[in-house]
Amino acid sequence: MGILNTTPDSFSDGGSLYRAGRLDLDNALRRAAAMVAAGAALLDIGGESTRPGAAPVGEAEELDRVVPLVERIAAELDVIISVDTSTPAVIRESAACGAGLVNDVRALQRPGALEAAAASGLPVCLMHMRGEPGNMQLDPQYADVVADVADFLESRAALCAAAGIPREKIVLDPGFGFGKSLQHNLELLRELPRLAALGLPLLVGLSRKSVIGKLIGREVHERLPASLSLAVLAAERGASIIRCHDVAETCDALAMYTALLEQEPRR
Ligand code: PT1
Repeated sequence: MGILNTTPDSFSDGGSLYRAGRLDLDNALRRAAAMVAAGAALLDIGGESTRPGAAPVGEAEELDRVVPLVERIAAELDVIISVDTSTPAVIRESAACGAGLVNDVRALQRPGALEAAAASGLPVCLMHMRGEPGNMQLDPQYADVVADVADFLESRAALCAAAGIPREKIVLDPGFGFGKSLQHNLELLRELPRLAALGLPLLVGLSRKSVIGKLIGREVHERLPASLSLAVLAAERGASIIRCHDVAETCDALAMYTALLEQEPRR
């Protein structure tokens, strides 16, 4: 899953798709096409930055950032479009324009979001977050982070199923960097097989995140090698979808892992 940032305040490439304060659709489409050519099966489009400390965005602004781009990519590229949103109107309008996945860092907890997602008929990715982006990194605490995240995701999946989203259409995500200390993030990655055991596909997003900066002191633009390492480790521990900025490099890294898997003797 390639990340296409349509926010002027993205943590990794802050507003690189903006020209004179407006999203440049032609430029965004070129970036999208390059990620598809590099091997992305999905593109994730979000109009709200959810990095730590990010400010909320209004519905009209979010619609304006996301929907025209979804429409354009759906018309011109052969790729599954994921919309990174918690907003019912964005879910509805993106689905009407050709989106193929609802990726919600709030696991469809906003009023009306679960109903909008169910009505869309689309698959959903439910992510765990503690708090809101504005406050989530203020002293996060858990009794048992893996158990807490697993319980939350399982209960959200059950609610989705009850609302008419079948389990076959649900993906889970532990939410790396969302209300977690360095130790919490590491424990979630080490114990990822316990989340995979819930029986639903896992999506993992660690690309360029501050976990890497905290561990090895790299700035955002120096985090590619560590991001590739984390992508392979996540795949090895059961992740099915890797959310990343550097699609070509990540596909190469994952191809080495899948080649090794296919080489294993069958018994
Ligand atoms: C993610 C994710 C996402 N991450 C899903 N959607 C972001 N499903 C946006 C940092 O610590 O992992 N899964 N949508 C980006 N959010 C962050 C969080 C960016 C933390 C950076 C950090 O640096």
